Amino acid sequence: MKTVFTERHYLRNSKTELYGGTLVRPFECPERIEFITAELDKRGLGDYVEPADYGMDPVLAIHDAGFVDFLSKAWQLWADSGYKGEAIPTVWPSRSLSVDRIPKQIDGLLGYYALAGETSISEGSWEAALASKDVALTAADLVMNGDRAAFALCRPPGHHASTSQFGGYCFLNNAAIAANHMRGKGAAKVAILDVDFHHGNGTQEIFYNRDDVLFVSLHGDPVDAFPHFLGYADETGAGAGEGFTANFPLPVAAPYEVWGAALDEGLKRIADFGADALVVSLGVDTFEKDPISFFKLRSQDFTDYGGRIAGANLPTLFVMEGGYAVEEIGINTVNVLDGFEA
Ligand code: SP5
Ligand code: ZN
Repeated sequence: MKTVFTERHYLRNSKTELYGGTLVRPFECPERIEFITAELDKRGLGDYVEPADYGMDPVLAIHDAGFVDFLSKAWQLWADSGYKGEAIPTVWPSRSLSVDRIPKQIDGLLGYYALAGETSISEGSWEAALASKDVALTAADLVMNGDRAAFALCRPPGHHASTSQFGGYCFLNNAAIAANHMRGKGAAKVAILDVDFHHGNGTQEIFYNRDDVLFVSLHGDPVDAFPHFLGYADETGAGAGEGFTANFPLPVAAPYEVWGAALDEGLKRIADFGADALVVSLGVDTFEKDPISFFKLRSQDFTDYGGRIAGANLPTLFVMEGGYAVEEIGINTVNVLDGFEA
């Protein structure tokens, strides 16, 4: 399968992540992509395509216009305010404050549009996020134009970005933008299978009221894992979307046997739904050595589950999400694609 890729991901290169009370170099770093392309090249799978420019319409079909405007100018507002470091939110419209007021000043705006504090905004972050959505859209069109599958090597990732909030290393929801684009291009029903270790809260929120996009997610139980406040099994959709969200929260130290059983249940949901196309939010932070996650998948398990996903027998778009065991991220990611194609 083809891989859509651009070097513009390097524009996202922030220096800080608020982690454990200190500022560390972000887990979501440019080398992640270098290890993946190196592994694609090593296995002779490096059939690369540059993304096309899809403009803002597919973004504004998913995200709030005020949020998009904020992201486009956040770094400039921050730099103009005289701060020396990167932009990190410090106050939120939380339970005891008003959630309806939109402030003017950058600290207030950051809190309003952020859902977490670990994702520093730095110069170039917005331009990289724009390139990343174009990677997803270009790969989506490869699939809609007849390729069995395509790999969108997105960076920054997207599944935590909601209609109007960024965080969890995500700014624009690449998988959601692509899935919605595929709906417009003739796929009547699109299923999203989110196998990243973390719950895809943004994707869930975006499609929560819709019955044309099924969202299925396997993830660390939010009682123990980020994003902590969404991803419970009793979240099943609302209104017309009731029954079109399926969450599989899994416990600390879940081995592949447990994870794979949940995958099979999720794939059954997708088959019952009658999807015309599949979008896989592909995070490989389920790996046993991932530094911020707690599942126990081994490298060979990624090959196995790639094969199980192929069994859905659907045109499939893989969209890169998380994975922070950088030395093994290439092996694990390409194992999924290899297992799919085998
Ligand atoms: C796309 C994606 O995978 N985003 C993940 C964002 C996670 N950010 C919060 C990290 C906090 C990690 N806490 C782990 C505790 C380990 N002792
Ligand atoms: Zn993740």
